[in-house]
Amino acid sequence: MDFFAWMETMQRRTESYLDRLLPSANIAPQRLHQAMRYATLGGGKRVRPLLCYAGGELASADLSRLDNPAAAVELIHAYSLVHDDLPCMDDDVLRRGKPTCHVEFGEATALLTGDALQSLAFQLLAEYPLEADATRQLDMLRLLAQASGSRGMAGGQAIDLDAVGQPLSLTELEFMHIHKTGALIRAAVLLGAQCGKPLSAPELAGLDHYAKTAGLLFQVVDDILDSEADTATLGKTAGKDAAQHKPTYVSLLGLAQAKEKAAELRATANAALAPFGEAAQRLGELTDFIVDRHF
Ligand code: GRG
Repeated sequence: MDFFAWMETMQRRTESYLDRLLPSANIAPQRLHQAMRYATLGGGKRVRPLLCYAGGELASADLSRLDNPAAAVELIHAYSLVHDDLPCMDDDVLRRGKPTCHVEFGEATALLTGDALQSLAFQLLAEYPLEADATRQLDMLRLLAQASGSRGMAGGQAIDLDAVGQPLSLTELEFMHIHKTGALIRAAVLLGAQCGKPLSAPELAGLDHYAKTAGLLFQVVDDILDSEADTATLGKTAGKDAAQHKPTYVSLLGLAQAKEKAAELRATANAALAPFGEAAQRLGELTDFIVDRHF
């Protein structure tokens, strides 16, 4: 199957899995369930689930075993977007081409929506059908908790909020992005791989190197798109980083050098995948998609 056909198939699989597992909007509390579905369904590139499925493919995991971790990383991502858009954080009104969750449902419901999506993610991992390997399942829960907590995404967001209007060095910017965006992307790849045959220590180290690099690469490209693309294409407010005086790769390095940085990271990511040969084909294709995307 060619890459774009595979991507569409897995995006549809993710959408229908999320649709089935999210509580129906008819079940009480209806408004909260409606908001959870609004924030999660019908939008987004599903990059994190795709990385999870591709990480699983590398380790020859059964597709059915990947659905729970793939959905769990997307739920954490959806929660982070809902909270990030709140007036107390990034204060945005447009997400995935529609009004943000708090604009549609109010701030209190949006806050609860993020909370409930996060809880559901961990519930899914706890329900993960790895009957024969409880230790691995606990490792997966710990991995997702670390990636989304204060030493991961939430910590990166805290640094981001503190950094508005502050000059950051490139090292500090990188530290922030590795946590805010990179940690969950890394977890997506590794959770997928955890569902398959055990990898050797060097293989695991190589995959981890790939996953960390891909996470940073995603953010460098996000910074470039924020400065180059328009709001309609992005489905979220373009040019916000500059308007808010946020440090980014583009503001620190300039556009041309930010693009060079992305090219360097793409090469590093591909080199980390090379030892896996054909098993890493989808991850390699996804790396290209992360760089070449327009939104
Ligand atoms: C509130 C705890 C807490 C964390 C928020 C990750 C994050 C932390 C906020 C998101 C802010 C943001 C826009 C970061 C830039 C990178 C990023 C995550 C972009 C959006 O991800 P995509 O492009 O979005 O994968 P789609 O809509 O395609 O899923």
